Amino acid sequence: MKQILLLNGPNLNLLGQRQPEIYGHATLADVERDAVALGNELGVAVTCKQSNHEGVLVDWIQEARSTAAGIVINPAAYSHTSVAILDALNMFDGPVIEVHISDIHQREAFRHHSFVTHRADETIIGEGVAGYARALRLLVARL
Ligand code: DHK
Repeated sequence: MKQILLLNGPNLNLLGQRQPEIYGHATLADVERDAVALGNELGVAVTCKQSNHEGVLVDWIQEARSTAAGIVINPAAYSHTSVAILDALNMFDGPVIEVHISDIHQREAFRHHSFVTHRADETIIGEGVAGYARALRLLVARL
């Protein structure tokens, strides 16, 4: 069975408590449970990881080069700052789908640019946590 890595970046561990008017009421555990269940339906094994630390995310992306067929990533604030995460994704051969829960283009100007978009095969913006399910479907369609 193909392995998919679902990666979430900083502060997404507090989904549900964190500015629910922007990020909604679902928790990260809800998102991860639904992603694993959808993966089962689609015939892929989804492994979910979250870190508040840039280097840890880089390590996991590097690891995924030999363990995962594709990556769904919400880099959170690192979207807007991290060339390191972009570089790591550029060494990953499989499809990469980027997710932003909120509509980053309707928010502060510093959120409008994402480094990860330069590598992502598709970017899903502003669909709430439902964006993860769409990302997973798009990813599987590319495998
Ligand atoms: C999540 C974050 O934590 C922010 O830093 C980004 C993104 C937007 C999201 O919409 O999922 O700016």
